Amino acid sequence: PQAIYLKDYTPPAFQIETVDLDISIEAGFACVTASLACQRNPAAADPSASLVLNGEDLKLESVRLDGRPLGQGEYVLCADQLMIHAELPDSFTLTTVSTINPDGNTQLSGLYRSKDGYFTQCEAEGFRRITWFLDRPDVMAKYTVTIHADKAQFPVLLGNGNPVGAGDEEGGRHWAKWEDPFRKPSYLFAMVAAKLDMLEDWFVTKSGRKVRCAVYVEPGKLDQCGHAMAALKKSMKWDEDVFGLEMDLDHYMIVAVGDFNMGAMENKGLNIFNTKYVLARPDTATDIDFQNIDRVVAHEYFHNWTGNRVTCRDWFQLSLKEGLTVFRDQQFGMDMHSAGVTRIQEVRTLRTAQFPEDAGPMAHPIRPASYAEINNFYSATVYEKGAEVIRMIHTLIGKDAFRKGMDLYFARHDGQAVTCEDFVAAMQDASGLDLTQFKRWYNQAGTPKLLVRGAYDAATKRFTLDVEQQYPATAYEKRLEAEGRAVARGAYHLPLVIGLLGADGRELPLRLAGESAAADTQRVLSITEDRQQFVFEDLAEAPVPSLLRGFSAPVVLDYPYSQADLTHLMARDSDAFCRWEAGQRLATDILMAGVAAFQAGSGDTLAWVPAGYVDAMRALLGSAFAPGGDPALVAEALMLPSEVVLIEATEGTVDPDAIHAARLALRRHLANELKGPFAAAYHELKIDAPYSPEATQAGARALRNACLSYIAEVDDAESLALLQNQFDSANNMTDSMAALSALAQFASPARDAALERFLAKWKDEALVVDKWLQVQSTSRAPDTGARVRALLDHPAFDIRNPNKVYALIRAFCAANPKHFHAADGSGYALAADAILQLDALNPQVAARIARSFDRWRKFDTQRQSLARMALVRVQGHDKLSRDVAEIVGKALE
Ligand code: B3K
Ligand code: ZN
Repeated sequence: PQAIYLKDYTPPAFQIETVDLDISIEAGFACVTASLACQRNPAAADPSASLVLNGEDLKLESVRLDGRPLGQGEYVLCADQLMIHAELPDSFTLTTVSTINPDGNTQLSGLYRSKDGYFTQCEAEGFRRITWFLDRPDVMAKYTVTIHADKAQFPVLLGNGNPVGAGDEEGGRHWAKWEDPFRKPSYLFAMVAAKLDMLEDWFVTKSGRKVRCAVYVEPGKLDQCGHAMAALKKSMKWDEDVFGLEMDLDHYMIVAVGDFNMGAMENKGLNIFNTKYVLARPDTATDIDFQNIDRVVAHEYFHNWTGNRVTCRDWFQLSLKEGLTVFRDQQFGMDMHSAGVTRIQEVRTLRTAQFPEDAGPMAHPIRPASYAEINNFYSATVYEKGAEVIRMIHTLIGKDAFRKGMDLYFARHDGQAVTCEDFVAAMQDASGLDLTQFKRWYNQAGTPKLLVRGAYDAATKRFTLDVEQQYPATAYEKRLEAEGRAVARGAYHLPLVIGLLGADGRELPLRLAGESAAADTQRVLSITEDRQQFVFEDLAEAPVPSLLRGFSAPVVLDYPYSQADLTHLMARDSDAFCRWEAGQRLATDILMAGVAAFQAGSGDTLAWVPAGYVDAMRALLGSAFAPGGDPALVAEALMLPSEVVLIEATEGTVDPDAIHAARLALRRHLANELKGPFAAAYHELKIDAPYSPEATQAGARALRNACLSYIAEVDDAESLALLQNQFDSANNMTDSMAALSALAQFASPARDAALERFLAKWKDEALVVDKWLQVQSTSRAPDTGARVRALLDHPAFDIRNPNKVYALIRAFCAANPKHFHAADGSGYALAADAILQLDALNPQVAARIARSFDRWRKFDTQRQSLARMALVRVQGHDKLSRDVAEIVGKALE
């Protein structure tokens, strides 16, 4: 597929001041009339360029220029474009009438049909599937929309902004008109015509304005939207308190829809959400679901300023709004929930999704220089690494300067479509810190490696820290090189937050050579060079360095810690992330030795598990019950690094079977050795209070269920009885799923019975059925591959519904390496079949599944040849979408 380049950006030839839409939903089609008040753009490169509008899957009925119908020859339709050849004055109104087919729109981009009515998704380029337009974010207009539809079938008609009129029409139809007072890019347009129930509430802003908040859901589900509403109001308050940002509209609506490609969409005043991030009741949603709802609701709300009021000039700048908004929702999460646990979960996501991306064929900087299909770049890099980049600015300049930078950014750019440079310039100007070198994070791909070495000299009482950064070229740089567009790479500017621990666990004062007094026990070291040295003075003992506190930069840290150092940090570090990290690091070292042992045939002896590991884990579990203990954090620390993380940590060829075997053997070992403590903790942590998803209760549940999952590994009658009992008696979905997922790891009659009962109970709750699918697709049980294939034909599965595809197929490919990378290639074949079937229906979803092959070159030659066959089979298909073609093309490069 043809790539487009950031360097080719030019301003639009025309600006569109106002858009007046009339959308009539008829049986089997919709008729769209659009009147665009256009003006020649004085900033355009070519002052006589003709008007070229985007359109996709539209049937053009007529075109008028200032009311005059244009005839043949005055416009040309070609390859998704409408070109106006007629002479154009400097300002004019162009009116098009088109028909579209929302019922046949299986891509779920543009206007489409879902169970309860019609919904839209316009980001990134869906508006052109509704009407002819300059469908790019730097064209910002004021919109009005009038919607007509059958009143009985679609009683709710919604648009962006304020309702300005409504009424009945003949034939049992009705209409409603909405007007959005804010200029916006087309990707933020939304409308809904559906049968929905509504929950209403009010928020009074800091300046005293009353905002009507409404959550619209499928009829009968009002009892599942309270949490989302509460999250919305908390978000509104938080953005006022922390960033001084106030809601600017009188109506803020959230509409939940079951068929949705992504999580949610921040359309101005009319967010459209995947039901997964709205609907929750204690018996249908887990603690994690409740937490995710908080975060996604906050994220979309925060976009109102970072994304909507100030938007992106072009799609290369996507991280301008996404990285910043993820950073904002992370900060919100840290304030609302446990800060340490929240940060740990983010790092886990980054390592599971972004590090592999940065090391694979789709590697790209947070601002890529080119793309074929923009939908492929709503990536872990643009979102999660983008947030890490913002976090580094926050750490380098400090919280107060960051807030000043945000204020300056809004003062300069409110109402504009801008670039990442504009954001960094505001931060630089507000803080006085030169961020020129820092901007390399926007242009260079790959996860840098930080090699740190420490040396203590007892004679001089000095501790010397040598820091080296390495940033080898990725697939992205190699491609640029091959195209003759290589960019110079250089050292990153990053904050390395550190502390030093004494033998008793005390934090030692940090005085750098040349300083007069010790500043603190924690410092931000500014790393800017390939190699740097830091000398700390006055240390009476050899310290254990606590490095990269709070995960201060998105890097891989290499420090030659001994197992004793790691056990010390794990027990004593004051930084929650570093405590957790020490445990993960220790487990990774042990598991890598286990992998080697399994490959050598001696894995089962467990000789690779060092003496002391079980005691460290016993102490960890015990710490949850000590004064000041944090069960949620302990639950995180008890979890061994996932197989996906271990695959990424492997240097050289990956052996997924040995990784699986080693990890499972270590889990079983811990389960047997700590049987008593796990059982005691399990009983101790029983919660009698009524269910609440708040942090303390959820933390206790997380630890209790972590214990349960270890107890299950013992696999005897007693543990089975415990699982069975929890499954039967659970009064909330968290506990129910914990038991079901433990049961689902074993091919047994108990599993089959539990799965059957679960489905029978929940078959009418789509989101719970998704859990039922996912618990099977992620199981390690030997029959999983065959079961997933069989489930593709189960009535509970529907390939047209993205949530179902993600639960059954993507979870299998992305979170079940043992089965996806089955040595016989059956996992690869399953994925390829699914990609081809999906591509004809929904290319965005198909492309996401295609990403499962990203790391195929890390495996042995046998697996590589099977993966290549699957990829070649997909690539050879004749009508491949641009989405999938880009992914598969890059994978095979
Ligand atoms: N901005 C949307 C993502 C739209 C994706 C289009 N393929 C959700 C979000 O980041 O808030
Ligand atoms: Zn976003």
